Amino acid sequence: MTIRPILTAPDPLLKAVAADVEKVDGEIRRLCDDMLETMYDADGIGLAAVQIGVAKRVVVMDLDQKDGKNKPRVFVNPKILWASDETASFEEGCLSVPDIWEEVERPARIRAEYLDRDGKLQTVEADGLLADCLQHEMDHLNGILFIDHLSRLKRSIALRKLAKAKRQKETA
Ligand code: GNR
Ligand code: NI
Repeated sequence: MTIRPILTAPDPLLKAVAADVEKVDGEIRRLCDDMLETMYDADGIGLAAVQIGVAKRVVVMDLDQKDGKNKPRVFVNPKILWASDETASFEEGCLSVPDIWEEVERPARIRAEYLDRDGKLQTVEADGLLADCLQHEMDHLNGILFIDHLSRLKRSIALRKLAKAKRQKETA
């Protein structure tokens, strides 16, 4: 397993629309393993393949890392089948937009289908953090970042903060 570098905004690769996976084979499983290791190393709860520059519809997630027991999840070609009219607001962060946290409003509950690590079609009913995180990750697959849901002013402040942090890292 390999920890891969995580792309950060405004990297144009983060705007790419990812392609469906044709077959969940050994190469995809290896990609999932690299993504999980990269996600754990970066202390994230989710990661989309586009964030490591791979434009494929693959997402990994682990919302239950606290108690020392990892519960890795893999979602290939995830698709929303239904979303509630009711919305919920979560404070979101993103490994591709480091150190910026903002409230984002999204449907509170969703039903989605996806292929698991064995290529089997699954459906999931999600609410709470799982629903929020799944929508955040599915956005990545369509080239959308959580800051794209903010007002133009908040987004430009976030991007400016990010650019400044990058400059400071370069000159440190
Ligand atoms: O680590 C992450 N935390 C998080 C918190 C609230 C809502 C979404 C997320 S996902 C983020 C990791 C990431 O950037 N995934 O794409
Ligand atoms: Ni993200």
